[in-house]
Amino acid sequence: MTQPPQTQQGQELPVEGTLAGLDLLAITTIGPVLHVRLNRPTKRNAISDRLIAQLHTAFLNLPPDTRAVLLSGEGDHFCAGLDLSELVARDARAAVAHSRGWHAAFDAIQFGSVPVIAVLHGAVIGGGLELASACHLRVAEPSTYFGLPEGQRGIFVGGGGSVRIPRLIGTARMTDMMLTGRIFDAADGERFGIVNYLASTGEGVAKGLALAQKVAANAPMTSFAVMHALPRIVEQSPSEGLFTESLVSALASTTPEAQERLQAFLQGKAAKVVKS
Ligand code: 1HE
Repeated sequence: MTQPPQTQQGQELPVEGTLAGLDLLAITTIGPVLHVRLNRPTKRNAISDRLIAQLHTAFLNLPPDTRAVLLSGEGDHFCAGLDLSELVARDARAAVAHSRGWHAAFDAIQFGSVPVIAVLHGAVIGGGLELASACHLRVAEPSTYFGLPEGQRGIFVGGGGSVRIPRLIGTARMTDMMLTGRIFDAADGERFGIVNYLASTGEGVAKGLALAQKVAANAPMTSFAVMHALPRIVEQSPSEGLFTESLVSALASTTPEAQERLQAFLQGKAAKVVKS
């Protein structure tokens, strides 16, 4: 194996064990950040049955000391979506099972143990956009473009896109993408809210890593609540949401780590919140 690159923010080391055996992913650690790269560049990181299974395995088997994940793609594109060469004739039962397999893998990302930051460049198409939408934050380089060519291919989203994408960009924009093949770029994505940060060409991973390191420094209970409670509270009625918020708030604020962090601030030992 070639030596992984050194980054400015820390040494990048190969993983061992289960994760090292996943040949369609290239996985390294940088301190508490796990960097997962889609590693099928000759097929533009198209998601085959093996790749979706490996993504699922990776996110179910994060090393215990992982506090954030960076997800990026090797080659010129983040991900060209479903591997169309495997879209053979399936009966309805098998097709439902296939889609449910994607749902399980992407649920393991969205509702896993740590936040996931996607670094996007080039094509973020179909299932690639569904994958990016399951992550918690998205950084996009200028080459990024978003498309949902399912309409042109005669199919429909099946990897959670109809649930997650409208919540990020709105139903009207997703309808346009699917009916007309409309493409949006990185700047559009930032305007619509699906892109949290724009990065210069070649700087996406460094930007994503800097964000992941900030996330990794949070109290794990806070990250967990943001990932698991916030999207559920948003779907609840205001009354139920407020009550759930009170429960989660009480859980978080009574952890020993929260008490330590609050005391540190009161003793002048913690960073102030200042304009950057
Ligand atoms: C693929 C795939 C793929 C590339 N499945 N093999 N997704 C799409 O409809 C997008 C289809 N792909 C493209 O439009 C283009 O490939 C790209 C714009 C992404 C990149 O273009 P380019 O010129 O850099 O590469 P290429 O020459 O088109 O592709 C290189 C190889 O990757 C080639 O294989 P090769 O053996 O001839 O070298 C391509 O066939 C292969 N390749 N994309 C299979 N997607 C859960 S439901 C989700 C539904 C969807 O995701 S629908 C969207 C499907």
